[in-house]
Amino acid sequence: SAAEAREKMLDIYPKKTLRKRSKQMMVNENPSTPAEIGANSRTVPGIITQRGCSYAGCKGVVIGPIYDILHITHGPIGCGYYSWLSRRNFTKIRNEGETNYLQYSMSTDMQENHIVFGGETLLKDAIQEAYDEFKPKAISVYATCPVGLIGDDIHAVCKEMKAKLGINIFGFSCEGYKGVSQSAGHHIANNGVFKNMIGLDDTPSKGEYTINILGEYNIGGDAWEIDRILALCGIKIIGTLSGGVTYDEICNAHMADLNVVMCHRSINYMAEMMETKFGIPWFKVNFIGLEGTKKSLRKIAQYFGEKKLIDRVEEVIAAEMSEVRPVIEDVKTRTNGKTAALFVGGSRAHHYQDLFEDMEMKVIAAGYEFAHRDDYEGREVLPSIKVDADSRNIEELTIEEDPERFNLRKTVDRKKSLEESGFAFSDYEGMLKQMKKDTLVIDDISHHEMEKLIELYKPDVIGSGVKDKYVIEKMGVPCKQLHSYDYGGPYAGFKGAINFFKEIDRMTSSRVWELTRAPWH
Ligand code: ICS
Repeated sequence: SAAEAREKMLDIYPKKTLRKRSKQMMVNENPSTPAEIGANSRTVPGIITQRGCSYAGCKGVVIGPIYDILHITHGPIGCGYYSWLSRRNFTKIRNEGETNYLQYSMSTDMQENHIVFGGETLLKDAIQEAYDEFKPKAISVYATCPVGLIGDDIHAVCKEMKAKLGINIFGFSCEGYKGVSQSAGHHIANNGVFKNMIGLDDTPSKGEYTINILGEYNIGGDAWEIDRILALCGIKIIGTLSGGVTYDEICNAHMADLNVVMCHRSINYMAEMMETKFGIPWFKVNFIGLEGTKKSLRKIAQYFGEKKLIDRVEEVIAAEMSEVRPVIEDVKTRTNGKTAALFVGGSRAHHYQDLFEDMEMKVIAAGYEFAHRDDYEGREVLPSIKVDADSRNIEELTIEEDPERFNLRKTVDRKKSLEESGFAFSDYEGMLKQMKKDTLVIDDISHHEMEKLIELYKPDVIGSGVKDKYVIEKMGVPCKQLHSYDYGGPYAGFKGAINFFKEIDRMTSSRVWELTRAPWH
């Protein structure tokens, strides 16, 4: 049973580690009223975690994908180099006259003497050099661990250079150690994007139904598939934060009539701040999985409430499904009843359960690396989450209504009547309610626990990341990277679902895994 498996995973730990890990491992006994899970706490030193750092969450995840900002990593070269497009956040120039800087990895390349004598001049020179060479619209600077430790004031440098060069230049104090994981970096990034970009351009949009997609980063081209579907429906995207997006689009995003949130973990702060300041309502969507995509499209149509749009969305769904149906019917004959485990990031461990459900596979265990309790248990637990010293470290912006630009996109009455018909605004129900009874939930899983899980359950496939992929495969279980998608994707929307079904079918039907012998056998 799951409870026994949990015991066996915990068995090996010394007392203090055991106490900590027990809180982060649970059996989902009551899916509709989930129990409390330990999350967003420090990883025990010595345990092999899959987490990343605060710099990764800020530069790598949230802001880095904006392709015509020139991003400069202030730090030793490794930080910039290893975060250079390995996430597979795709970009292409979409409009004439645009620039794409993402093929560059720019860094101040700090050396020992800068650590000793300070790196502010180095940063100043780097900004000047980058400006002379590229003349970008905006420059963004990211602090790495040593920068915070030696006390370089990157914000003063940015301010000085902004005044000197006359372009937008801003910095992020996203030193790797700023939080217990990349999640801290998301929050820092949200604050910075909100302060330095959102609201700078008040040009009204030309589209009829205008939305932003928050928390979609175009990994493997996902955002482009979502773009394609929404365009067919006649829904206009002002900004996708931050997949395949430009600086100008972000500066104009506050003009949209609705925010839909894909990845709740990385961007819920932005959704809340935009609602408070500009009156833009938000709700959660999921374009991963057939049912998820359909539900999300219908919800957007229902929000705008016009028959023309509602009908159009149904036509698009019908047309797309006629292409998907034969594929899923075929794939299901082989995937039905197979098992999967998912240990990914802060939202995909949940989102991808929809795709496995489409294939009639069973998700026997899942967990996030760095999500918070609300991503597991739902936003209703927010008031009861204790703010610890690590989270208190991160600035919480006080946002007020914009005196001129605040406007309710839906009148109070219309919003209320939507809510009464079961429409949830500003909500995320979390992962646990969707998971089956008595499945295992493991936060920030360790390699030891992963090995035990494989020993005990031998799932047909594990969705995870590059840090554990080869450990898993050496144990004879295929592993699909659900961060970078290996070399595949897109997996979002309808065409993405087809890609995913074929990929998982291929991986779980292959006999090669029975033939692998681990090197230690
Ligand atoms: Fe959100 Mo890897 Fe996203 Fe999520 Fe986030 Fe990261 Fe990636 Fe993963 C992410 S923003 S980089 S959906 S695109 S930090 S795959 S939480 S861990 S599951």
